[in-house]
Parts: sequence; C-alpha cells; structure tokens
Amino acid sequence: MKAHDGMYIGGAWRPAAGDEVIEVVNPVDEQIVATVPAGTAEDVDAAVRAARAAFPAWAATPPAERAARLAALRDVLQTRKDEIAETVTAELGAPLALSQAVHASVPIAVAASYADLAATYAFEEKAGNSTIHHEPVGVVGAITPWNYPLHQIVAKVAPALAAGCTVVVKPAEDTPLTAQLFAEAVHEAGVPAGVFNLVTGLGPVAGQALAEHPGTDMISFTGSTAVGKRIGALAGAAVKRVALELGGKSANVVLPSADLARAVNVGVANVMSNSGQTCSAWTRMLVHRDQYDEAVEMAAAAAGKYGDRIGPVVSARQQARVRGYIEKGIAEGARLVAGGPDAPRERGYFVRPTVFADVTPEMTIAQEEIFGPVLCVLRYEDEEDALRIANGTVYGLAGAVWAGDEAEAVAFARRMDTGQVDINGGRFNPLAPFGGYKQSGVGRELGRHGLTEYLQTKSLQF
Ligand code: TXE
Repeated sequence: MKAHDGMYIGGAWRPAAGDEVIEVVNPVDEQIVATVPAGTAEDVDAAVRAARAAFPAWAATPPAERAARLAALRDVLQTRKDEIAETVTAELGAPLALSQAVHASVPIAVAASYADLAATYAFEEKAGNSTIHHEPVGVVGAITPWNYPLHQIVAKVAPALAAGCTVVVKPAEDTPLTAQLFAEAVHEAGVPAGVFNLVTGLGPVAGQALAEHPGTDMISFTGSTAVGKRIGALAGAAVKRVALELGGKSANVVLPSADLARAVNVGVANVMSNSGQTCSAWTRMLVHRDQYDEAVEMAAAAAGKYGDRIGPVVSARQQARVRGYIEKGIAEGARLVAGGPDAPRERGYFVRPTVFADVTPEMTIAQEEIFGPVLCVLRYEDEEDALRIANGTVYGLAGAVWAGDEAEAVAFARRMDTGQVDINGGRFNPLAPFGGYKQSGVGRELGRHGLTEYLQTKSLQF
C-alpha cells in the first residue's frame, strides 16, 4: 500500500528527522502493508513551528473563506471515498462494507457540518454595551486513536480549522496511512501551508513530545483514560486548554415496556460493530429480571450469527487484552453464553463475538472498558436499581434507553450520568455534541459545541 516516507509539515512532505520506522500491519492476515516514519521530538517541533507561523494569517482569514476550504476538503474526501475505505480496511481490518458505510462516510458528514458552521457561526455578538468576539485558541496538538482512524482526526481538525486554529496531528501508530491520506486531502483542498501538519510516530515519543510542547495552546486527545489523565495533568501544569475523549462503559437500558427483541438485537449489533472498538458502545445491557432469560437467549443467538464477519481487532496487543478480559469474566463467575477466549482463526487478530450472562455490577468486565466484541448482560430489579447500575461506573460517555413510550425513555435518560443517550435506537447526528461525563472526558466534539472548544472569548466594553 502507498505510504509517504516523510512528515507533512508546512504544506509539503519533508524527510523525517530520524531513521526509525513503524510497520503497519493488516490485522486480518498479519502482513506488513507499509512502513511510515516514526517521528521524534524534532519532527514535532518543526510541525509546531510551522503551525505557529501559519496561525496569524489563518486566524485572520474571513470565516467564509475558511468555510470554503472545509467545503473543498469535504469534496476531496467524497471523491477519494473508496480509497479511504480501502486504506482503513488495510490497517484497521474493518470489513470493507463497514469502512465504506461508516469509516469513510461519517467524516465526510462531519467535514460538511463544519463547512456550514464556519460560514454561519456568530464569531461576533453583542451583549448590552459590549461586543463579544470568539477568537481561535491558537495552535492545537491533536492526538488521535486508531478505532475510527479518519473520523477521530476530522472531528478535531474540522472544528479547529473552522475556528481559525492551526493544527499538528499525531495519529495512532496502528493507523497512520489513513492520516497520510487525509493530509493529502487537506493539501488538495487548498488549505494554506502550515495550517495542518502531520507527524506520525509512537505515543510515548511523538505523542508525548506534542503533549509537552510549550508552543501549543491546546491539546485535544482521544484515547485511553490512562494516557488522557497524563495529558490532562501536563495541560493543567501549563495552564493550557485541553479536550479529552476517553473510555466508556455505556449502559443499554431495556425498560419492561420496550420491544425486547428489537432492543436486544440492535444492542448486540451496536457492541459487535467495528469489533467492539467503539468508545460509546453499549457494552452493558440491563434487562428486568422477568425478561432476563429471554433476553440472554436472544443475545446469544444474535451474537452467534456474526462469526468472523465482524472483522478482527486492530492488533495482537488488543487481541490479547480482550481475550484476557474474557478469561477474567469466566474466572469471576460470569456465565459465557456465546463466544469465548479462544481465537477463532490461526491468523489474524480475531476475537469471537462474546456474550456474558449473570454479570454483576462489581465484576471487572462490568466496570472496565474491554474494547472488543464482548457484551455483558446484567439483571435489574426495578427502575431505581437499573439507574444505580447504569450510573455505577467511573465512565459516562453514552448509553441507550428503550421503552414502549418515548417519554418514559426520555425521563430515564435524563437521570443517567452520561453525555449522550440514544432513545429507542437513535440515529447518528453529526450536529449532536459528543463527549463524556465523569472520567469519560472533558469537552465535546461535533456540532456547535465541538467548535466552541477551539474558541476563546474576548469582550470589548463601550
Ligand atoms: O490507547 P492509547 P491504546 C482505550 C481502549 C483501548 C485502550 C488502549 O480501552 O483498549 O484505550 O488503547 C497516543 N503521550 N481506547 O493503547 O495508548 C497513541 O500513540 C501522548 C479508547 O491504543 O491511549 C495514540 O495516538 N500520546 C479510545 C493515542 O495516544 C500518547 C480509542 C491513543 O492511544 C502517549 C482508543 C503518551 N504518553 C483506545 N501514549 C476512545 N476513547 O475512543 C500513547 N499516546
């Protein structure tokens, strides 16, 4: 697969400072598909300098022109959609249909939404005898994960550019090819040199250098809670803006009045999609005790139908991690009703679609993010019990509520300590803010709320 052997800095592909490379592995057959340079602190420094140099002119560019560049970016992504899908499939292992329907399509919708928002947002407003100016924060360091390789980048870069910020992206080491393709798209869209920069590299080297760099005004991070806490601490010490999108352990609450079969089947599909590598996945299904056995039976049957079709997880490391959690679930006394810890194939980082019944709220598999195709089905006594279980983790990213009556579901959702809830299924909305309560993060992505993360406020009194 095609790969650049340099970094995209200041509008051009430049040789990396060091010689180290990262091997990109196809998770389906474990073959190396390409190598990319492993960036160092020197590359990060060059990228931050380029972003700094480009900032004044981009910040002063009229929003309508920034919007035009974002619209051009949307068009390039649309034109290169098949290539994007193939690249995501090659390095993430996602089935091509999923790459086309989600990994390539969602970022196009997000880029489109920020082209609109840049054109229509009130960057200046009046309040009494003041005018209030919403100005870009400055140079943004964006550190992204591999689970939605393009979406995670676009969800940061599009609002940052709409706001008038300039950006340095350090993508996940597992999926740098999609990031390189995005850099090409930014270039083709005519975004001025230095406004967007890309440094591929390892987290503890290039990521750490970016997080520590004094030349950034904000760090936007999506990834594990452990790394997020470190980045938050660094940003706090430097009094720097920070946005963190971290883990989740979202509850799918099936109230007794719900259409049980639909709630269970959509719930299983939600967890298995992208092989469970979704921070907002509904990994805990909560079912009333009277419907519990029926729900478990349906969930096991639904999971059994997936087989290998869900695709592998991203790496040998993630495969070992997920299988470790499945073993832990068995050891702690949960009842395995589908799947299991054994690898379904000799090659590739596959994990069996797995369902656990008789999961109690304090078990490790009900508390920690597994990030694989593993569903826990928990039993509740009454609505208060369901709410206690739903809110009983350190996370609060997403969730779902199912009920016969929409108002009943909404009333329950309003009591959940979580940033986003799907009512009777829900549908993705690129304008809806996405982000966490509690340890799921700080700040929001997508829509107007995602834009304001990259703005600071100045008031002038008359
Ligand atoms: O994440 P990391 P990993 C969760 C999920 C998963 C677990 C581990 O539970 O099983 O995290 O995944 C960069 N300074 N999520 O190890 O390490 C790294 O290079 C600066 C949830 O892949 O947090 C990558 O670009 N940066 C999640 C990014 O951080 C560092 C998505 C994420 O990698 C760094 C992914 C450092 N010291 C994993 N160390 C979500 N919220 O969607 C690593 N990085």
